[in-house]
Amino acid sequence: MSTDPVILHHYPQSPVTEKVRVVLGIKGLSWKSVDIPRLPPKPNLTALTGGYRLTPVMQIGADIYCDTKCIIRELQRRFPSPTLFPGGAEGMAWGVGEWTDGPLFKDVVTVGLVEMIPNMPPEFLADRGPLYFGDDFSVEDVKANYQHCLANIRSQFGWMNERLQARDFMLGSEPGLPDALAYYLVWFLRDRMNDDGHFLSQFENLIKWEHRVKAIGHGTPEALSDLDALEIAKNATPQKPQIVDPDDPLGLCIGEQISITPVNGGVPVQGALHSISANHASLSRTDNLAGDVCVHFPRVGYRITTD
Ligand SMILES: N[C@@H](CCC(=O)N[C@@H](CS)C(=O)NCC(=O)O)C(=O)O
Repeated sequence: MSTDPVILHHYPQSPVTEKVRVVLGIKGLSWKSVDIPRLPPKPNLTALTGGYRLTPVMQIGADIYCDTKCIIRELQRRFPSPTLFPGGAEGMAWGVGEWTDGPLFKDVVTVGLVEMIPNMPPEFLADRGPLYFGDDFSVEDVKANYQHCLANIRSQFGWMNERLQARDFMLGSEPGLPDALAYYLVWFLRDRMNDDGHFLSQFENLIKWEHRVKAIGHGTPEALSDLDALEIAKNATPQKPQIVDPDDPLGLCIGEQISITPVNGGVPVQGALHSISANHASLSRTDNLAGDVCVHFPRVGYRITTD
């Protein structure tokens, strides 16, 4: 296995990255931290990804992992102990992510955005509005939805609070993936809501759990420049083996030219199919700055097309 370091490309305010930082903490890993811009263009990031711009991205040598689903799955594969699935919680824990990253995230981001609007630079709003709410985004519509979303969050955080009545962490006495999936949303609201913690104060068990998860920390990060990260990619060779999947419903062949695009919109990443399974698709591409890289994506949330 490669001895290249785990490199996370992110910025401190990113809630979605907080999910991965907690996973790095659960696993007690040392890692390199590359600060990326909060707004495009991000040329030294997209040189690695082939156009994918979202945060975070993980790099290990010349292997580039896009989306937290893909990042966390790879961290669990490379560093299986301690597991993210105490008690054998594998499959269902990923399903929980489709709730927390899907409808619950949408409610939380609505509330968070409305709370931030008074202090938000216009260029940030012009980027994040359409990114999260579609091209027909309007401030008025999002503001009109605020109370509705807060009521939804109250129900859903209430479920988490109930779950934590009899246990220290979501799965029992040890932290696991569902803790990271839930924690980043609480972390986001705690930071963005301007109410001195009033809304969250109704969830007593959740608050005690929040302190426990916070105490886990983020492992041991060390700063790295984006240029050094590119150099690491350029000097490395992709490690992930080619995996063929004859049962894949899309019937794709290794080496075929493909595009992978987030279903919520974004730039298609193009390259030659390198590896595919029910949970991942990887493509090979060559970049002037990054050299030969292999870019990995999850399947759910991404559409693969042949070019
Ligand atoms: N499905 C993606 C979502 C990532 C996401 O939306 N990240 C936010 C940051 S918290 C983002 O990319 N915002 C725009 C940006 O950073 O350019 C994942 O799980 O990684």
